[in-house]
Amino acid sequence: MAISKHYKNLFQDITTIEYKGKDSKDPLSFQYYNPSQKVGGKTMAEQLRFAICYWHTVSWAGNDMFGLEAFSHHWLSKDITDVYEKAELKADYMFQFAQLLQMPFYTWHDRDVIAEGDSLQESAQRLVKFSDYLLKKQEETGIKALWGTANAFSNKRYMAGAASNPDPEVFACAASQVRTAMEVTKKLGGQNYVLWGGREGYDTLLNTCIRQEQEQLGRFMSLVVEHKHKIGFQGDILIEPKPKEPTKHQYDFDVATVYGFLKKYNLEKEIKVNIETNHAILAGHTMEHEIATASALDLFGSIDINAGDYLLGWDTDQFPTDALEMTKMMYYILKAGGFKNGGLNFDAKLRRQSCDVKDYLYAHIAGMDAGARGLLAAQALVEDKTLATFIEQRYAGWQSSFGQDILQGKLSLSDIADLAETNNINPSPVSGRQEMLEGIISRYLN
Ligand code: XLS
Ligand code: NI
Ligand code: NI
Repeated sequence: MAISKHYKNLFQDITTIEYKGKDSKDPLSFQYYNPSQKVGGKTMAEQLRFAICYWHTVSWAGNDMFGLEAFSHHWLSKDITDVYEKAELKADYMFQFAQLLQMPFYTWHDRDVIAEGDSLQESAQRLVKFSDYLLKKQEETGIKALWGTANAFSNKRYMAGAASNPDPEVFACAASQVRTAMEVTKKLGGQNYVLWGGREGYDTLLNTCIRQEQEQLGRFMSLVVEHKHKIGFQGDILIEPKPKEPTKHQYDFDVATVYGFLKKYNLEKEIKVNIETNHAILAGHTMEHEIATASALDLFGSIDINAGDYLLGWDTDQFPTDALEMTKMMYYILKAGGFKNGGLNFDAKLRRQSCDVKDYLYAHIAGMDAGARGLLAAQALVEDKTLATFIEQRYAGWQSSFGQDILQGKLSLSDIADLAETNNINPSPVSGRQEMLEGIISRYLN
């Protein structure tokens, strides 16, 4: 078995988190997430495709902008100095968390998996070499890689962006990281490759040429797509929109902005989106707006699930525990046909005061239960066609020959205007029934 010599079991008294039903009082059990339960023709596990993330779970030590490291978990131990030993220990706990939580997938950045070396080449070699260990862990546990990505924002060389940097040599550094991360994702059977342009934007317009930077980003994405085909990676390439933070303005602002960008560079058939709840909120949207927009534009890929704080203007990455929010989100995911390669990745971190290892379990259990509860309600909404029927009736006029003639371009603006005037059209207002519909959704929560 692949196990680090530094490993010790921190979960002596805890075994796999099991489904115990709605009335369970055991906080280390699921009330709703029952992986093998069938919902809409698939199991819950297949519908939700939960993933645990490396960066918040085993890489983050509880520091924030004002406070130092608050966590002293064994895997963060500074006594272990060998990079490979450190990486093995982190991986052991990462996989143990996933196993305890019955989580089928995990996600990673290159720099989460193993520390960066002194040169680009050394960093790349480390990741490639260490991925054998991840592969062994995957084979032993059955846990799979939902996606991999490159961290092209932490190193100071990226302070003015990666692909959008004024210096083409920085672009080249990002190319090195992305090439390796893509190839390792393929080796690990990853189902998607994600690009989050953390610093692809600007801090001040005064030193920035937007046209130039967009051209660079367009080129970078085209190169990524070319490389995907060259190495025969079968998964999806996903861009993760975010409007700001750490930059003042990020080019991948929201789903609609990403669509415009992809169209301009003829990439809309090649790249989809990984949508994050907290990013949607920062962009002034709801999560369901972003999912429904992606679905309408045929861009829906995967989800980074978390919750933001409506009073704070940054990415607080909290665990999502609001089942009503989850219901709306799951409804639009189901309407989009459900996940293909994507899934629900917990891009969520504990609060700094949650400093016990058990807190990782409580947090994910709460999030997974909210997701499962949302899925159950959303599936019932889909099956009852409550919203669908209402919407169908609301737009029924467009199915008439008049509506169809307009849409099919058979009438000019003057033709339509003349028809309206000669027939003295005066349509009466129709209720949008917002409050009734909002009430109906809550009734589906059990
Ligand atoms: C940061 C992003 C990041 C991506 C992966 O806000 O959410 O965590 O998901 O680079
Ligand atoms: Ni994210
Ligand atoms: Ni985020």
